[in-house]
Amino acid sequence: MTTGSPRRRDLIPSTGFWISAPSRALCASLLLFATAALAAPAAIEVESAWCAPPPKGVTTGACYLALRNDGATEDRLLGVEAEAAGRVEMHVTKVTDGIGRMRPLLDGVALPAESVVDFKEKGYHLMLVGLRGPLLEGATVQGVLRFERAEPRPVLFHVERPRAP
Ligand SMILES: [Cu+2]
Repeated sequence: MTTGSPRRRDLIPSTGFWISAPSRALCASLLLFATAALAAPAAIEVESAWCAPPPKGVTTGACYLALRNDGATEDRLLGVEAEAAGRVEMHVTKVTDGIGRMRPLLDGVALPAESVVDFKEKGYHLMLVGLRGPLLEGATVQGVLRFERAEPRPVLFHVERPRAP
Protein backbone atom coordinates (compact mmCIF):
# COMPACT_ATOMS: atom_id res chain seq x y z
CA MET A 1 0.00 0.00 0.00
CA THR A 2 1.09 3.55 -0.48
CA THR A 3 -0.67 5.11 2.47
CA GLY A 4 1.19 8.07 3.85
CA SER A 5 4.00 7.94 1.34
CA PRO A 6 6.54 10.56 2.34
CA ARG A 7 6.43 13.80 0.37
CA ARG A 8 10.20 13.83 0.18
CA ARG A 9 11.78 16.73 -1.61
CA ASP A 10 15.00 16.34 -3.50
CA LEU A 11 17.82 17.85 -1.51
CA ILE A 12 19.52 20.86 -2.96
CA PRO A 13 23.00 21.04 -1.48
CA SER A 14 23.72 24.47 -0.08
CA THR A 15 26.98 26.10 -0.96
CA GLY A 16 28.21 27.78 2.17
CA PHE A 17 31.33 29.61 1.07
CA TRP A 18 32.56 33.12 1.69
CA ILE A 19 32.26 35.62 -1.13
CA SER A 20 35.10 38.05 -1.88
CA ALA A 21 34.32 41.27 -3.74
CA PRO A 22 35.88 40.30 -7.14
CA SER A 23 33.92 37.06 -7.30
CA ARG A 24 30.52 38.65 -6.77
CA ALA A 25 29.84 38.87 -10.51
CA LEU A 26 30.73 35.21 -10.86
CA CYS A 27 28.40 34.38 -8.01
CA ALA A 28 25.57 36.27 -9.64
CA SER A 29 25.97 34.18 -12.79
CA LEU A 30 26.10 30.99 -10.73
CA LEU A 31 22.87 32.07 -9.11
CA LEU A 32 21.31 32.44 -12.56
CA PHE A 33 22.43 28.92 -13.39
CA ALA A 34 20.86 27.63 -10.19
CA THR A 35 17.56 29.37 -11.00
CA ALA A 36 17.53 27.88 -14.50
CA ALA A 37 18.15 24.41 -13.05
CA LEU A 38 15.21 24.80 -10.67
CA ALA A 39 12.91 25.86 -13.50
CA ALA A 40 13.68 22.70 -15.51
CA PRO A 41 10.97 19.98 -15.48
CA ALA A 42 11.23 17.99 -12.30
CA ALA A 43 12.11 14.35 -12.53
CA ILE A 44 9.31 11.87 -12.05
CA GLU A 45 10.12 9.44 -9.27
CA VAL A 46 9.04 5.80 -9.38
CA GLU A 47 7.70 4.76 -5.98
CA SER A 48 6.90 1.16 -6.85
CA ALA A 49 6.92 -0.92 -10.01
CA TRP A 50 5.79 -4.52 -10.22
CA CYS A 51 4.24 -7.05 -12.57
CA ALA A 52 1.82 -9.80 -11.67
CA PRO A 53 2.98 -13.26 -12.82
CA PRO A 54 0.51 -14.25 -15.59
CA PRO A 55 -1.02 -17.71 -15.72
CA LYS A 56 1.06 -20.30 -17.57
CA GLY A 57 0.87 -19.98 -21.33
CA VAL A 58 -0.53 -16.43 -21.27
CA THR A 59 1.52 -14.07 -23.43
CA THR A 60 0.34 -10.80 -21.88
CA GLY A 61 1.16 -9.45 -18.46
CA ALA A 62 -0.12 -6.63 -16.27
CA CYS A 63 2.29 -4.29 -14.51
CA TYR A 64 1.64 -1.50 -12.05
CA LEU A 65 3.59 1.46 -10.79
CA ALA A 66 3.22 4.56 -8.69
CA LEU A 67 4.70 7.75 -10.12
CA ARG A 68 5.43 10.82 -8.04
CA ASN A 69 5.59 14.24 -9.68
CA ASP A 70 7.29 16.63 -7.24
CA GLY A 71 7.35 19.41 -9.81
CA ALA A 72 5.05 22.42 -10.00
CA THR A 73 3.95 21.48 -13.53
CA GLU A 74 1.76 18.67 -14.76
CA ASP A 75 3.52 16.00 -16.77
CA ARG A 76 2.25 12.99 -18.67
CA LEU A 77 3.39 9.41 -19.10
CA LEU A 78 3.33 9.00 -22.87
CA GLY A 79 4.82 5.59 -23.36
CA VAL A 80 6.61 2.62 -21.88
CA GLU A 81 9.02 0.20 -23.47
CA ALA A 82 10.19 -3.15 -22.12
CA GLU A 83 12.54 -5.63 -23.70
CA ALA A 84 10.46 -8.48 -22.29
CA ALA A 85 7.51 -7.64 -24.54
CA GLY A 86 6.77 -6.69 -28.10
CA ARG A 87 4.97 -3.57 -26.87
CA VAL A 88 3.61 -2.02 -23.73
CA GLU A 89 0.14 -0.47 -23.64
CA MET A 90 -1.44 1.70 -20.96
CA HIS A 91 -4.88 0.42 -19.98
CA VAL A 92 -7.65 1.30 -17.57
CA THR A 93 -10.04 -1.31 -16.21
CA LYS A 94 -13.64 -0.26 -15.63
CA VAL A 95 -16.10 -2.57 -13.93
CA THR A 96 -19.64 -2.32 -15.27
CA ASP A 97 -22.40 -4.77 -14.33
CA GLY A 98 -19.84 -6.86 -12.50
CA ILE A 99 -17.70 -7.33 -15.58
CA GLY A 100 -14.26 -5.76 -15.78
CA ARG A 101 -13.38 -4.38 -19.18
CA MET A 102 -10.15 -2.69 -20.10
CA ARG A 103 -9.53 -0.05 -22.70
CA PRO A 104 -6.31 1.59 -23.86
CA LEU A 105 -5.33 5.01 -22.55
CA LEU A 106 -4.33 6.45 -25.90
CA ASP A 107 -3.39 9.88 -24.53
CA GLY A 108 -1.21 8.43 -21.78
CA VAL A 109 -1.58 9.08 -18.08
CA ALA A 110 -1.66 12.60 -16.60
CA LEU A 111 0.73 13.17 -13.72
CA PRO A 112 -0.58 16.25 -11.90
CA ALA A 113 1.88 18.56 -10.17
CA GLU A 114 2.92 17.65 -6.64
CA SER A 115 1.04 14.38 -6.50
CA VAL A 116 1.36 10.63 -6.77
CA VAL A 117 -0.50 8.58 -9.38
CA ASP A 118 -0.88 4.99 -8.22
CA PHE A 119 -1.91 2.82 -11.17
CA LYS A 120 -3.42 0.15 -8.94
CA GLU A 121 -5.68 2.61 -7.14
CA LYS A 122 -6.93 4.18 -10.38
CA GLY A 123 -7.62 0.92 -12.20
CA TYR A 124 -4.71 1.59 -14.51
CA HIS A 125 -2.14 -0.95 -15.59
CA LEU A 126 0.58 -1.42 -18.14
CA MET A 127 -0.10 -4.30 -20.48
CA LEU A 128 2.92 -6.18 -21.70
CA VAL A 129 1.77 -7.51 -25.06
CA GLY A 130 3.66 -10.29 -26.79
CA LEU A 131 5.81 -11.51 -23.92
CA ARG A 132 9.07 -12.98 -25.19
CA GLY A 133 9.27 -15.40 -22.27
CA PRO A 134 7.49 -16.37 -19.05
CA LEU A 135 7.17 -13.71 -16.34
CA LEU A 136 8.22 -15.75 -13.36
CA GLU A 137 7.78 -14.66 -9.77
CA GLY A 138 11.03 -13.19 -8.47
CA ALA A 139 12.24 -12.04 -11.88
CA THR A 140 12.65 -8.43 -12.93
CA VAL A 141 11.57 -6.59 -16.07
CA GLN A 142 13.57 -3.64 -17.34
CA GLY A 143 11.74 -0.84 -19.01
CA VAL A 144 11.93 2.80 -20.01
CA LEU A 145 9.30 5.42 -19.18
CA ARG A 146 8.77 8.29 -21.60
CA PHE A 147 7.18 11.54 -20.49
CA GLU A 148 5.87 14.67 -22.13
CA ARG A 149 8.26 16.91 -20.17
CA ALA A 150 10.63 14.94 -17.96
CA GLU A 151 13.59 13.06 -19.38
CA PRO A 152 13.05 9.36 -20.18
CA ARG A 153 13.94 7.22 -17.22
CA PRO A 154 14.67 3.52 -16.71
CA VAL A 155 12.41 1.49 -14.47
CA LEU A 156 12.77 -1.97 -12.96
CA PHE A 157 9.59 -3.96 -12.40
CA HIS A 158 9.65 -6.81 -9.87
CA VAL A 159 7.50 -9.79 -10.73
CA GLU A 160 5.52 -10.61 -7.63
CA ARG A 161 2.09 -11.80 -6.59
CA PRO A 162 -0.44 -9.04 -5.95
CA ARG A 163 -0.55 -8.10 -2.28
CA ALA A 164 -3.83 -8.44 -0.44
CA PRO A 165 -5.79 -5.16 -0.66
CU1 LIG B 1 -4.94 -4.45 -20.01
